[in-house]
Amino acid sequence: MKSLIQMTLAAAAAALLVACSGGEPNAPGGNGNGNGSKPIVLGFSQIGAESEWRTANTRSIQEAAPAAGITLKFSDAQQKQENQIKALRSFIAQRVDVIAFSPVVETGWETVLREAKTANIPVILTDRAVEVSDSTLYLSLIGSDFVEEGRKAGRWLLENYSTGAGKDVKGDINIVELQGTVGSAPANDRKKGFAEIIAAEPRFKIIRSQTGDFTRAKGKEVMEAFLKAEGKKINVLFAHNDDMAIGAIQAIEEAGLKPGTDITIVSIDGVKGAFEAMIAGKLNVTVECSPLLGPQLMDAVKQVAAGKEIPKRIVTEESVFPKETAAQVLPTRKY
Ligand code: GYE
Repeated sequence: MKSLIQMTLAAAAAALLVACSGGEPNAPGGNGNGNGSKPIVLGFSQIGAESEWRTANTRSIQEAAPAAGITLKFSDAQQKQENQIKALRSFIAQRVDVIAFSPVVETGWETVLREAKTANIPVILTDRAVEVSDSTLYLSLIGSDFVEEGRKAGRWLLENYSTGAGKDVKGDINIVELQGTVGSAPANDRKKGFAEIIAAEPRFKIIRSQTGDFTRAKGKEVMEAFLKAEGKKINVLFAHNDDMAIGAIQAIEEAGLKPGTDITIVSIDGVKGAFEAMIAGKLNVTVECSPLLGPQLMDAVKQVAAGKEIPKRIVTEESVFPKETAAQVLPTRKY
């Protein structure tokens, strides 16, 4: 095993030298699988740059590729599925060795994935899932369990609200929800997991739920609308990501209320901005969702290029960080 890794590394290093000295990294048959020829070429289509999470995810992929001796063709779709489909078609036309992408929404991929399959180019999904009738259209999905993240957010709320900020609240506990991008796997799944848990306690009620598109600006805007409509009735905000929670915190402060105290805020991702907000007492908890998928993706790409099988699902390990832990944990955070 060790010697295989050494051989692969040596081959990759040699191939990189060829590429740097003006060789032909794209020549057919070059897949860096240990036969000493060309580096593996990976085409990666990223969603965009909507959040701190996404920026960290992009960095992880862009750093892991050269570290693994893989030539990366990176394309940014600026939140548009049509741009992602164009990028995938261009990777197919260039005959890259492997395609990977983080699908902005779940549906609408069948045709282009079939094109990749016909061209014999393996596809790996990172971060978000797709809904397709034929599961052989992709080899693997590397990323988090978003339903479980939603459940963790719900569990934290049920276990902590009534003994903490909500100890004097009588009657219903009114929740507003900021959803992620409409039709995306994390928005669908986080909503589902959270709803499943709070259903056990009828006092916890979602009174408004709208998309904030995973961005700070939209999170702020939608929270302003929630506050206008519901005002002090709002007890809890559940945001599908930290960026929207951070945008909403501004809206809450501008409305003269105290985020983290008047309104308990639960969010997901665990980016540095969330830890800073928790240290300032403005955010109550963040459920971790790791964007550092680069190294796992590159390992999988190498396996695939070498003709080996990889698991259909590779799940990222994650924790929950309440604000009491923030100051201690922040210095160790990598994103
Ligand atoms: O939570 C959010 C980002 O797909 C897990 O996308 C990802 C989500 C993440 O914009 O911040």
